[in-house]
Amino acid sequence: MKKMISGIKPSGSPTLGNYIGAIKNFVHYQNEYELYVFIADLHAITIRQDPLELKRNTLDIATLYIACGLNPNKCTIFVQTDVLEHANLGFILNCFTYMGELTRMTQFKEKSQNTNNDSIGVGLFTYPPLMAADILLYDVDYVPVGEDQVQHLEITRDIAIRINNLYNQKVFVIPDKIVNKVGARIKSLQDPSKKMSKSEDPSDKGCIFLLEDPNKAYKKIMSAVTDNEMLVKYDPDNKPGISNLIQIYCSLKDVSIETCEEEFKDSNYGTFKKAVAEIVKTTLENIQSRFKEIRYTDKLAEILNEGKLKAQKIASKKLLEIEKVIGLK
Ligand code: ATP
Ligand code: LTN
Repeated sequence: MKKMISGIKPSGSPTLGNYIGAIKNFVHYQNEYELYVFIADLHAITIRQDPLELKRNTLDIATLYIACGLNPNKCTIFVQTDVLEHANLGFILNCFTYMGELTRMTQFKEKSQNTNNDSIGVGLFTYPPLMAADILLYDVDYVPVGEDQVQHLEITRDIAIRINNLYNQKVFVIPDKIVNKVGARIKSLQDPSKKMSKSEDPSDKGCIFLLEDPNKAYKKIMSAVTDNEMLVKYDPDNKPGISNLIQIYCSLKDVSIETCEEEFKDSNYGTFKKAVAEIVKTTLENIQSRFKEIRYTDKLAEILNEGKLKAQKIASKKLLEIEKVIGLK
């Protein structure tokens, strides 16, 4: 079986974007790949976090993985800081990553844009080599990511190839990205030029949170911005709001864009929005009912502990291998 890894950072309450762009796909992948999924808590602290919220979001995401259908018997679920090798390899990779490369990262540019240099943590700058460490420790073949993370995967490959060439041996497996076409970038419901994000506008009407009241989510869809054309047609450049709702609908219903356009070809936006709102509401209700069964039980701690042990075993072996190659051991 080919190997695969991905993670979500607990930098806010998880969103419908995280579900459609990430978690939902992981559920499929667990049957086809040896899958590792983790909660990237170190990546979360590259932006200042409230300690209680960070802890809560970490466990919420772990629970959501399971509530959304990940089966701990089929895949390995763990918390990044439970496996110290991530930070360790992260530092090593910092030494093989160039300032110029990191300066070009669009996520760094976006997240540091409105902050002055004296208050941007260096961790935000060195975010990509830590992400590379997450990936390269497990010799994975594939990394499923949203569009926003493609550049980070490319730098991961560059770093791995660089080290393999420098030491003239196959230290690292070079991973490939998998970007799903539908739902790769769900947009804000209020400003469809921006991505739906858990950390950018935490209280925003543009963002649907997986753990929010499903009726509130329903209303957010009903008040999503659209256009004046009254035509349910996928055209992200000219009809970003409607195209975003189509993406949400198609992903949650598991239908193609063509099927959706056909289904609503004679409908007005009110009817279409209701259909989207309904499926969003039902999806949240289902996830939340399973979430409640797991979140405050010993079972969750057990699953995370098992995941930690499995991940540690692989990561420590790989780290030792690299340390030997570069002369640290
Ligand atoms: P932030 O909003 O704090 O930058 P994020 O949600 O983008 O966080 P992660 O939590 O690490 O970042 O993302 C986990 C996964 O969810 C990634 O694969 C990411 O690409 C995907 N994802 C996040 N937001 C969206 C979105 N709006 N549409 C599609 N996929 C998304
Ligand atoms: N940077 C990613 C989260 C992340 C990740 C990873 C994804 C951290 N490490 C390793 C895939 C593989 C994000 O913001 N979505």
